[in-house]
Formats: sequence, C-alpha cells, structure tokens
Amino acid sequence: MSIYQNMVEAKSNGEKKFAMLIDPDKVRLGEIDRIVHQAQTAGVDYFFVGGSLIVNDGLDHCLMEIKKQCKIPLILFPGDSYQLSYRADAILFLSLISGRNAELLIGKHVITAPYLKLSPLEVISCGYLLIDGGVPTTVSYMSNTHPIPSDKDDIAICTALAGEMLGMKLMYLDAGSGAILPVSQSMIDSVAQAVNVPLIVGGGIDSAEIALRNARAGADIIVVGNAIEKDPSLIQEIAHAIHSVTPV
Ligand code: 1GP
Repeated sequence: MSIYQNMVEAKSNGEKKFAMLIDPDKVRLGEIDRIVHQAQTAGVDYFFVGGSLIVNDGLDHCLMEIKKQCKIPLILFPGDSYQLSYRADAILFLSLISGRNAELLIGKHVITAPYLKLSPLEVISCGYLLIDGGVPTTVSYMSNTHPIPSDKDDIAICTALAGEMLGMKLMYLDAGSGAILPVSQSMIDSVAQAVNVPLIVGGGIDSAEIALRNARAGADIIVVGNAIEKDPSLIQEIAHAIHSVTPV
C-alpha cells in the first residue's frame, strides 16, 4: 500500500496519525538513535523531514541514518526545491496556496518535476496553507507571502476547497514552526468539513491537550517539531493522545 493510500484509509477509518517533524539542520547525527528509539516506542506514524532553511548538508545523512534503524515512513517536507533526496520514501509536493507567489504555486514545481519523475519517491501533492501563528515565521519571510489571518476561517475554507478542486491530495494547515498561536479548533473543524482529502495540521502544537483537541476537531495528521526538540518526553504523551481518538 502506498503512503498516501495508508493516509486515506486511516482517514476513512477515523484513525488519527502522528507525524514527527525532523529538521536536519537542528538534529545532530548522534541524536538520531535516541529519536528513532523514542519514536518507535511511542508509535510515531510518519517522519516529516525538512526545514524552511536547511543550511548544512545533513539531509541525506539524516535520512540514511533513520532508515537504517526503522521502518517509519520518511516523508520529505521541503522548504525549497533543493531539499530533495532519493533516500526518503515520499515527498509532499507542496503548493503554497495561501500565498500569491507564483514561484511557490507552480514555478519551483516545474523545475523539480523531471527530477521527481525519475526518482523512486512517492509524490503526494499537497495544498499548503500558512495561517497566522502570532509571530512572523521563517516560511512567511522566505516565501514573501502573508499568512491567512487566524480568525478568517472562510478564507481557509475557500482556499482549501480550491486546492482540492485543483486535484491536490492533501491539505496542510500550518501556523509555522514555533507559532505562539496554533491553528484554531474552529478553523480545523470548518476546513475538515469542507474537504474530503486528509487534513494535516501543525505549527505551535506543544502539548498532548492541543494535539488531542486538533485531532478531535478534524485533523487527520498532527505534526509536531519544536516542542519535541525541546522536550523529547512529550513524544509519548502526544502520540498517546492522538491515537486515543476513536472513530465516530
Ligand atoms: C511546521 O507544522 C510544522 O511547519 C511543525 O511546527 O515545529 O511548531 O511543531 P512546530
């Protein structure tokens, strides 16, 4: 079964998934053993690997090291088109549909497409919506786009609907790494009701309570990065909370 089919099947069964975000720039190779061990013990479903600004050459090494040690799917979450590697299993082919920067809507994709066509990576198109998380984020600065205001559920709904109609297979509501204000329950709920594709939610989720609320509001995949980097013991609690949500 492909990774995407696994996401769709989980959604239709009402199962929630936990994606742990790894920024290859921040993680030291020596730490990977511990991270993998904790992720396996907690039952992490996916590793999302990427960062908005990778400044060292650690991506390949990081992927190889994780792959040596476990079978948790490795999904690239690229901050830019140079963040590609055959060592992963899949890639989120992100289009920044909350913004109006043509390069990030289609330009980079044109450059990357021939490489991806030849690669063994599973390519999963994903409408990426940056939501105001209360602090200026690297993504917002680097992409030169404005996030959707956090209380404008209607803009998020219409944007996600348009993305789905354009054929995008996933929607990602992201308040940005380290957001003070995670995406609101009401926005998650409205977008989840509006689209049929699996919904990813991330940015500023720093407790099991928020992860649980998001999953209950309709997020199918919850992404956590920063909080786990700061306190790795949170992996277990957050995984437990997400996986405790039972189908309705
Ligand atoms: C950012 O959604 C991810 O793109 C995760 O954010 O690092 O704040 O968990 P955090």
